[in-house]
Amino acid sequence: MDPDWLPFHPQPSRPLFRVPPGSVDAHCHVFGPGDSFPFAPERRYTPCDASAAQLFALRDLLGFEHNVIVQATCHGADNRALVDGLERANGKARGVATVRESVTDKELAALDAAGVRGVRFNFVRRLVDTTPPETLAAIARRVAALGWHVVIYFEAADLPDLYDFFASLPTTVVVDHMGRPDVTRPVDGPEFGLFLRLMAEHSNIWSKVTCPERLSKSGPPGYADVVPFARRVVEQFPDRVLWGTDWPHPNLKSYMPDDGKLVDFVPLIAPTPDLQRKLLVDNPHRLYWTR
Ligand code: 0GY
Repeated sequence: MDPDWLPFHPQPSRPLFRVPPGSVDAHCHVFGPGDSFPFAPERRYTPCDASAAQLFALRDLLGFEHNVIVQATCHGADNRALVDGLERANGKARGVATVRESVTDKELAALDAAGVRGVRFNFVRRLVDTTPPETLAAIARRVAALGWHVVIYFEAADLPDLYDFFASLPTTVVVDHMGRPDVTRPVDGPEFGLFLRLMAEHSNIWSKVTCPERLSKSGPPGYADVVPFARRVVEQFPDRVLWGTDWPHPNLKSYMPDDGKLVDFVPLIAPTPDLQRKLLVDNPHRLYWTR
């Protein structure tokens, strides 16, 4: 099947904002190449190939030193492209995998040795079929024993139903893209308030303050409507936030961001050097590079 979404930006600009030394792009993907690492039959979209070498070239252009490569739904629970990317990174990347209940302890150990430090549970209905919570809870217990965390991806409208399950997870939990708030609603309103409450009441829950290009209605260059949401999370929970490019921006169909301009979003949401260092360096190193 041909790719059905836009290719990534062919010539991203060098950011105006200089990220601090040791910065981590904590949400990005590698796809394929499809000839070597076929896409999952159950996928809901077909991406363009996006290789580890291309990811590392972008990392260097943007001034980052490390990547966290996150398994996306188009590769299902086949983590071979992810592991290949980790092996090519010479220790400069860690991974977040997707596993099924049938995964063996030996397979988990091999993922750990390759640099995987978490699993991703996806609740976005346009991307995956539902997995029963008991199944996910069983996986969470097994990976918690390895010292891994759980990444959760959901949309804000689904948080009321999922809240108790998320609160019950027995390890560190990282929310993708702030739980995808509807940014046309007030930052002080009940919808985003529920997400802030989840973080405030559970000190094991972190958030990626990522993907203004997915959440924004006002659009680039400043993604002004997303700034108050991300800044609120960064300022309220400075020690539990991560940032990443989301390269190669899977499943975006109308517009493809310039990754350099995305990096320029960081000082808008983390306005001081202290907040920037926590967001880009200290927090991701604490979560991914303690061993
Ligand atoms: C993202 C966002 C998306 C896709 C996936 O796993 C995925 O396929 O996460 C999306 O379509 O919103 O973070 O890459």
